[in-house]
Amino acid sequence: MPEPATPATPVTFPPAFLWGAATSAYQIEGAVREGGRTPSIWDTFSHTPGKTAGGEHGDIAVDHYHRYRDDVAMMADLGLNAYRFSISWSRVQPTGRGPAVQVGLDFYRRLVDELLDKGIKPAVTLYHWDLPQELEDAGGWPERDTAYRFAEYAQIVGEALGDRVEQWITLNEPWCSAFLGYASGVHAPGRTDPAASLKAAHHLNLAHGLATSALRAAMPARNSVALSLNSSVVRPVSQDPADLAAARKIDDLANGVFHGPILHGAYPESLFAATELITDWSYVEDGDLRAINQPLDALGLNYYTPALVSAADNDLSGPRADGHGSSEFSPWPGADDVAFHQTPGERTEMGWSIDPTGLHELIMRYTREAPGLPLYITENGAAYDDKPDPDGRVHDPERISYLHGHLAAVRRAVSDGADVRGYYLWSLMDNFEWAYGYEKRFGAVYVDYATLARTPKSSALWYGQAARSGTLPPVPEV
Ligand code: IFM
Repeated sequence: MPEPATPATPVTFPPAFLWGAATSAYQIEGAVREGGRTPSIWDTFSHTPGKTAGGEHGDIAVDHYHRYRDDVAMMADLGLNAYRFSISWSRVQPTGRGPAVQVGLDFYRRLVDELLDKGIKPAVTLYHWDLPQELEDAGGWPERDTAYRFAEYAQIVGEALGDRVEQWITLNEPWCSAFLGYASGVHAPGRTDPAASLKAAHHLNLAHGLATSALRAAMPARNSVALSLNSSVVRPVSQDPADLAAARKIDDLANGVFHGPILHGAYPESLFAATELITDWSYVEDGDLRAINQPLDALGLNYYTPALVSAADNDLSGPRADGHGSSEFSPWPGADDVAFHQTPGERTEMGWSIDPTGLHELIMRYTREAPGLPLYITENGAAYDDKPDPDGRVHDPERISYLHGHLAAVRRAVSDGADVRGYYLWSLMDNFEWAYGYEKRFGAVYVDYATLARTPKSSALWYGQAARSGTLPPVPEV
């Protein structure tokens, strides 16, 4: 059922609900050569000709490294009570192994202290796609040792910040790391090897499990450990058995490959069948599934748009409509017999259809699959072609409408019995949108890339009002 644009009764959230915004290190920090930081795979990739729109990179990004105090003050002024950010591994452990660099850890200590001082609850993501380049040179995520290196890094950060940060997320969207990074190559490190991508997925799962244990050993027991999945809502175009089988296959490759071992301690048998011509999964060693299947304190869900699929006849000549960039190589190993279709409805600047019912569906799915596990929407938002008015203000009523629809879907899920404890808007401010460079603006705050001045868009003010009151304000006419 579509969410009504203007609900008859006010949409009010529980008092303890977290109203946050999210960012990630490479997308906002800049300062890539300061404090002993060394290149990550995204520095290398974005400086490789042809990999990002206009050859853009995160060297300066939005200079958050130097402006973090103002950015935190801006969040406080808006009324947010939570902030999710990621740590740059290359900043705290430049070679991806060995001792930490104190300057790097100190930056995050100062950021966290600033947040706490302003009453904003920090949520730390350990890995948002920026592997130290030295680890990629040693084989990257397809290499088992990377999982052990990640656990060591988790321990370092847990020991440094565990006294002041309660909410921890090991990995952000491991699907993107594995399949956009190693299969379609539209993300760093830009490899196009389906077998390597499945191996990467397993080692990301192992990394999550080992890091969860390392964090628990390094931190006070009160802290919460989770991970953020961009679980796809996969819909078949029809109830035809072939289309249903196509949807199941994509569900395995998008979701089961991660939540299977993480939540249930096993990969789906159907995933092995779908990928048998590509890999034999012999790298799944005895004890791995136990190590991966650690009890979690919460689960983070990132949602943007659903996927619509059908059976295909191996005809990949047309453009793929899965919304994950353009590459002649598929990010779906073993699924050449599946076609992706444009989902109906209005679209954002990313070309992603706007469908809040998918968010409700996703939340209810995990409410059933992981009963008792608190859920957080760790990312949700939209890119629009925002421009300042002559008076310097930035009006983005489409984003307000998007946020209203999705927040109302979250509230409906809570009424339906889901334990959703918070929502992090993607993103606090415009930033480096990976292969799209700075072309796509996801921010609630506008960034003028010439001056780096920040201007809250009308959506930021609307969202701040929601955060302060706990009730969604009306949606202005577009
Ligand atoms: O910008 C990204 C973010 O880094 C991860 N999730 C999706 C966002 C929008 O594409």
